[in-house]
Amino acid sequence: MANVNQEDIFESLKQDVLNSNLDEINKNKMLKNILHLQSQEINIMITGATGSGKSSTINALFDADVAKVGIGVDPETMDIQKYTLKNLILWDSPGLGDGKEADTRHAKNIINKLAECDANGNALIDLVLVILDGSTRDLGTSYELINSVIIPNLGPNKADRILVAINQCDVAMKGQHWNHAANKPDAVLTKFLDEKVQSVRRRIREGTGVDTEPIYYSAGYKESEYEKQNPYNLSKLLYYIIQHTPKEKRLAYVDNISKKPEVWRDNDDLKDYSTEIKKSWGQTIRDCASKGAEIGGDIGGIFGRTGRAVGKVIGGAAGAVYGFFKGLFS
Ligand SMILES: Nc1nc2c(ncn2[C@@H]2O[C@H](COP(=O)(O)OP(=O)(O)OP(=O)(O)O)[C@@H](O)[C@H]2O)c(=O)[nH]1
Ligand SMILES: [Mg+2]
Repeated sequence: MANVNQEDIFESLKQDVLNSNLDEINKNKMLKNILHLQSQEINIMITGATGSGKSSTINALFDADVAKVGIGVDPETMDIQKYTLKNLILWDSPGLGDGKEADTRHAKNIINKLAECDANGNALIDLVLVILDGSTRDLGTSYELINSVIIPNLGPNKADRILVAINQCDVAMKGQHWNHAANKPDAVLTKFLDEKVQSVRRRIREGTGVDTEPIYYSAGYKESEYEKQNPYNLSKLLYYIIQHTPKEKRLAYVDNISKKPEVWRDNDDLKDYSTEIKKSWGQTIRDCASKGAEIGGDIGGIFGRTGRAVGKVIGGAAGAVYGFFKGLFS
């Protein structure tokens, strides 16, 4: 699972600082800031009904076959599972819909997890990613989960700490109107999905007063070498996850996300997500790594090597563009 060849973003940042022509004082300030960034852990709870695609989503985003993908109707995940990927920690948590007794247990587990604090006394869970099954009309148990279990237990800044993502958008109209060749929805399905997003948003707002920004995507699937489909809007999902992550913690994803370019390729055209993702990492490096150090504005020059590595991480075309890193900080 762990990829030994992968670039470690923090080691790379440190090397860049050591190789720069800054004086010792400023080098030390920068190294201290990088150590601080490196110590940041991010904890994400991923929840949703059985079969909504929690495991598939985890595996697609992080290219780690950590989570078992279900084949039958029985829930694969009976209780909260913890996956540790360096300083990114995922809590794969069953949602509701498995019967009264199981639901009570699941709700209790989620509430307890949301009440946990980290060593600094802050809430342990930075973000709850709720996955809805876009292929079903009946989202009743998902609203129950969001409106009655998660949101009331989220503490302050609720909208920042929940991301609602509608999966399986490819089969939202029973597989019709999905353009398999282009791996994207046609105009009819796009309209249907946009309406679904609005109705989910409305139901949550009516139930809780919290205004969320749901998105739709497909985690894709792989039955065999011949029967597989790449994800759709996975870059968009990652972009939204990063936007919902405190700035200091955003680098925790860099070394962990999938290195397969094809999983990030197909997205809607509303934004250039891979560029936006790289920009937000660049922002974290710019705003956090050089805090208190006098570097004469030359951050692009200092972190040139890391910039190229980060550019390659997401595998998109922009990663290959030479000199891209300077743009990262503009
Ligand atoms: N067509 C399609 N199928 C999907 C998608 N995402 C997941 N699936 C399929 O849905 C089924 C359930 O997916 P899982 O990832 O196991 O769902 P889960 O939420 O982890 O389920 P439990 O662990 O049992 O609660 C599997 O057969 C997946 O291949 C998608 O985007 N599109
Ligand atoms: Mg699962």
